[in-house]
Amino acid sequence: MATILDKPETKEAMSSLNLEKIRRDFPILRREVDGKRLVYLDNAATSQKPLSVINKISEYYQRYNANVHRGIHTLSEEATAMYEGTRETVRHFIDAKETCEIIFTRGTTEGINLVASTWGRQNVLPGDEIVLSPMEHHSNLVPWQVLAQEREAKLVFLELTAEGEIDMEAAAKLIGSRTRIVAVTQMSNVLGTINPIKELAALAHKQGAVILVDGAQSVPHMQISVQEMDADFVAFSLHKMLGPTGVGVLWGKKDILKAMPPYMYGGDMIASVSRERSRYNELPWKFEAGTPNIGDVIASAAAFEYLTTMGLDNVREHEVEITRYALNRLREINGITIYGPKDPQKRGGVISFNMKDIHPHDLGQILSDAGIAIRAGHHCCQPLMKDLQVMGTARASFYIYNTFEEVDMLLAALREADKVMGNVAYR
Ligand code: 7TS
Repeated sequence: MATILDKPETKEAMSSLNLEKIRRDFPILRREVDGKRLVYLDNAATSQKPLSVINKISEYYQRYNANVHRGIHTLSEEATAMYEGTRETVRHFIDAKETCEIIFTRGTTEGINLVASTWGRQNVLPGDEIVLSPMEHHSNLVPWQVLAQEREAKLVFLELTAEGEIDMEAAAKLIGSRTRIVAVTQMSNVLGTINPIKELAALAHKQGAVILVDGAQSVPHMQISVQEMDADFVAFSLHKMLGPTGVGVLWGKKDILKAMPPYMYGGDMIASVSRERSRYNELPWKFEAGTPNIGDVIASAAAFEYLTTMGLDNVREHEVEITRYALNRLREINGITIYGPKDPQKRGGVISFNMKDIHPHDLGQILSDAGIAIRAGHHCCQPLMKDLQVMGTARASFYIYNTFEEVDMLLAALREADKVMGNVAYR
């Protein structure tokens, strides 16, 4: 009988997860692309969905589709209970104090826009500073550019070390008395870097500023506690964490959210309305004008449950191991440049790279012909591409169902690409 001390017979035994069992939950992973097995390595863009999520969407439309918070009939009561129940699931998942701090949005982008438009307009004055990192996704850059232009405020950028980590000594100087907000990603979608949010929050709070955390890449992949990290806002998207598209969460500290004006106006966000003026609803509904994305919010609960059952620590461990393996194997390739921290413990399961002078789009196409889905381009981080002095990168990103064998398949396809394209100069 095998004991836990036995050497793994396959590479998959290196994982903290039962990959074979997990893969059976994702019907899409059984599909073929041009007669080849699909190898899905574009998880930073969006994750695949397990049957439990797919079924929950279908169940909602088949059994209790109704509008929420309005009808006094059974279906509406059931839909409302499930919708509000998901809010409690989220509260627990991110360790928030109260459910009223959980606002459903369409995604990370909407959450950040909400904060920039409401909190930002209320709190940022001419001459104030908005501190960002150079690795922000356009979603956590463009809303602040617009706010800064409108308020005559200044954008200040943190500095990165050679390995793509935030230089904390410089950060202590750059976050100053004019800083009103520090808006930073917890995990880079290009470099994979995991940023020290707690330390950045302490620097911001020391100056009387607040901190917004872009959790689009971190929340799906590691256990977070909004209280422990002492953030003021955290935004993330369900579609990157097994959930449906069109659902996001904005969490904010209750006192801050309470003082903010609404983002959109209309049904559901009001307490009472007369011809001339309105009183607004309380949290969180003040920020959820109109009919929300009921079916997808309800199905999101299944995504949270799937990850919770698996254990976020196991998710993280699997990603560290597969990233470690992939980094080691990728380094075997001549002429490869890999971006971001060398230590897999310091990064998420995202690996951006370039191979010699091969254009990343060509790499993406050659891999796609082999059934392997990666992303190529600027990854909505054009300023970072400029800093790295590249037009774009190829990017492989992993999640709970990716196997070590798939990393080997990536390697084989990259070697093939090198054979075909390696001598072609593009610059
Ligand atoms: N912030 C980060 C760090 C992201 O990676 C993304 C999406 C977003 C914000 C925006 O999320 P959304 O759900 O509102 O669109 N990142 C990617 C990516 O890396 N490839 O495709 C989308």
